[in-house]
Amino acid sequence: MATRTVLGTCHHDCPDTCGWVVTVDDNRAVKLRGNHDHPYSRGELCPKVNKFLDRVYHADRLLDPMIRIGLKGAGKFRRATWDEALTMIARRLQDIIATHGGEAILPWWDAGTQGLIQMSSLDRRFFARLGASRLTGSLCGATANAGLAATYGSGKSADPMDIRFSKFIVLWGTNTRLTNRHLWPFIEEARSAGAEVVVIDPIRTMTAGSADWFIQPLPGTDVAFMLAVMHVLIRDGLVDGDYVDRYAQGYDDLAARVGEWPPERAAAVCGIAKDEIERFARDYGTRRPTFIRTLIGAEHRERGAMFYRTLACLPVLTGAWKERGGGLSRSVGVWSEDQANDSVFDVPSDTRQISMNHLGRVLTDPAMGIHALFVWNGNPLVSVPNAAQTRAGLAREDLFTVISEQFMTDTARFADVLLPATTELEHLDVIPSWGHLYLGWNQPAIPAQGDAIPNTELWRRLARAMGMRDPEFDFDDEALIRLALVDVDVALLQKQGWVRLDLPEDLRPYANGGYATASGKAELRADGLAAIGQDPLPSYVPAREGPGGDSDVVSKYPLVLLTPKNHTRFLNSSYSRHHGHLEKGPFIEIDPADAAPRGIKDGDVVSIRNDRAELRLPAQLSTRLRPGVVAVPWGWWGEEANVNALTNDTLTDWGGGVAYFDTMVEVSRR
Ligand SMILES: Nc1nc2c(c(=O)[nH]1)N[C@H]1C(S)=C(S)[C@@H](COP(=O)(O)OP(=O)(O)OC[C@H]3O[C@@H](n4cnc5c(=O)[nH]c(N)nc54)[C@H](O)[C@@H]3O)O[C@H]1N2
Ligand SMILES: Nc1nc2c(c(=O)[nH]1)N[C@H]1C(S)=C(S)[C@@H](COP(=O)(O)OP(=O)(O)OC[C@H]3O[C@@H](n4cnc5c(=O)[nH]c(N)nc54)[C@H](O)[C@@H]3O)O[C@H]1N2
Ligand code: SF4
Ligand SMILES: [Mo]
Repeated sequence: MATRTVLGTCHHDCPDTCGWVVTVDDNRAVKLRGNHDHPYSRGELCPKVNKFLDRVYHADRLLDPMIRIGLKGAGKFRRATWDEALTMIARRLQDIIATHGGEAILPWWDAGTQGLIQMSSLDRRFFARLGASRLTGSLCGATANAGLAATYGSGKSADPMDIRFSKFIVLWGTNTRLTNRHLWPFIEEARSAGAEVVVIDPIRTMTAGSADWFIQPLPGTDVAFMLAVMHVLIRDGLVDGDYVDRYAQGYDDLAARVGEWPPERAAAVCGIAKDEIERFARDYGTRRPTFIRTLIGAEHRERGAMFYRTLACLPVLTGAWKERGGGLSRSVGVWSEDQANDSVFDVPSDTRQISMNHLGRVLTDPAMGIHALFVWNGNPLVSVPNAAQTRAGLAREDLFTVISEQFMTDTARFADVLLPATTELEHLDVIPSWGHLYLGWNQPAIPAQGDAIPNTELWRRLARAMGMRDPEFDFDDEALIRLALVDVDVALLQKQGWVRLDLPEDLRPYANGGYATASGKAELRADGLAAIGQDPLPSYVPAREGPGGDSDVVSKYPLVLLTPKNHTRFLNSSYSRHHGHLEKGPFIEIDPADAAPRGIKDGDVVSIRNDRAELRLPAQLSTRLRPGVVAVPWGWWGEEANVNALTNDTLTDWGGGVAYFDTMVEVSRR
């Protein structure tokens, strides 16, 4: 038997973008292991992807095109050939365009694979040629990026691996050990050299449990905490005056603003002790180097961008950016954009834009006139807030829905035409990372299973069926990749499975200023924010759906509901059907102080509700939270388990994200 090994890269929407090695026997993958030579993941994968071959060869894989035969959403289909499916799609689209115009077609996609060409490439040309509506906004990342950009001019931040040089590490609204596990060894390396690790999170997560110091503010109150920290830095002379003079603007205005925020004021808002704020500010202002690590958790809020915009001011004030191991790191995806440039796939279009976060709203609003929906790389019924409305939209008998998937997800059940997609083992791609500075090559290891095809091939076939003649539709996958890669040693990338982006080993982006703002300085006062109706200075405003917000809502629904990632074997919604039996859940975690007056005991099935929906789940009494805050793990499938039925779809202050975590509920036994 011919045994060989093939180098690949994990495609999941996860910061770690691990390198892997597949062992193939006679066209069958028999082993998948981490690539030991990968400088960041260093040979380890994770509990989800260690079992990836089970996913690839799962009996439930979609292997044929299918056409709906039952009621919408019933999940009943018959097999079809590709020709039949493509002909049907082309006819329906032509009819819809003739009757309602191209904007009646809505494409919806996310980062089911975050590969350079399989996430989004030829689809842009295909939908632009149809004159379809354009999808805008983001479930993940854009708000945080826009917040940082308000202060720095771009979302560029520190190399996460430089955390190993830090002496004071702040994991702020990120659950590193769960969501970014390969960073943890670099944190441990810093720790063995004397670093202290602080976690700031409203939940005592597994990461908080491993930290030296855990600070637990009430959800959504961090900006008040940051204002008080800056108050102390300025009051106690801990500002790096030289750095601020040279490289920042608006210091005096910021100083006046934070002057209004003594620690006792913030302590009352955040529900933490004044002394804890004082101590944190002193440590942050005196230790060297200080490294703030944050990802996405705090962006899912009405004031999400303001969180990141304000956080970005801290390392400017202390001059932490000057040292290696200092500064702030979030997604580093922006660094790869120059060398893995997917904007080469953009095609100009001026059709209307529709927020991906409002899928349910637009499908259920007749005035929007959406008649066809395409979904790939995502499971919006489970991932978009206000899921009851998404379900109502998908259930429209008159909506023509085409979905490309690997499995029969909750969303896929609503397809009219369901098309089988290849997995990462079956298609070619290059994977940029948002958690480190290496590009990964992904060589297909096995032939496509059944009649599954890569996303790129789907757009090629559809373009042909619709009579589109652009030469780009004749490019094969490697040609598409080469179109987007700039100054990348492709031969080396193929040979070793990864290459580092062409960036200095010692990145320190803002050691000597270099901010991308119009003024060239870090904008402690960001005048551009006034133009979009935002406060140019950091400011704390409670969410409307939250404590301190709309009193009518709070009196009816007094508990804050958090729904972050919670299971080591889940990756968003992708494994809940396959690994769900290995995770205990879903459940609602509730503090004994909230459970007792409601007569709730551990294990009771309780009702969790607000104006959007009601769920019934077992209660788990837990002291990981604070009184007034409950949590349900997100990612489970099924109407009875999908917590996004309850979540808030208000858009973020700027950046186009959505406020999942500003959600209030009441919980009762009944
Ligand atoms: N309440 C709550 N909601 C959340 C979050 C939260 O923390 N709480 N997190 C949010 C975040 S950060 C994110 S990123 C989103 C994620 O939400 P989604 O992007 O919808 O992520 P998944 O649910 O994992 O869906 C990915 C789907 O893509 C499919 N897929 C994978 N590869 C391919 C491929 O090559 N081709 C095709 N056609 N399909 C493929 C997979 O089978 C899978 O079903 O959810 C958001 N929703
Ligand atoms: N195992 C696993 N790993 C994953 C994923 C997964 O589903 N499972 N998903 C991947 C994806 S798409 C993403 S985007 C990343 C996300 O990675 P992270 O951002 O690390 O994860 P989240 O769970 O979204 O949120 C992190 C923390 O933010 C906290 N948080 C919520 N509100 C606030 C607040 O107001 N203030 C503060 N300080 N903290 C707050 C939550 O309690 C949570 O513990 O993880 C990736 N990795
Ligand atoms: S899901 Fe994340 S941690 Fe797991 S193998 Fe993929 S990139 Fe690595
Ligand atoms: Mo995400």
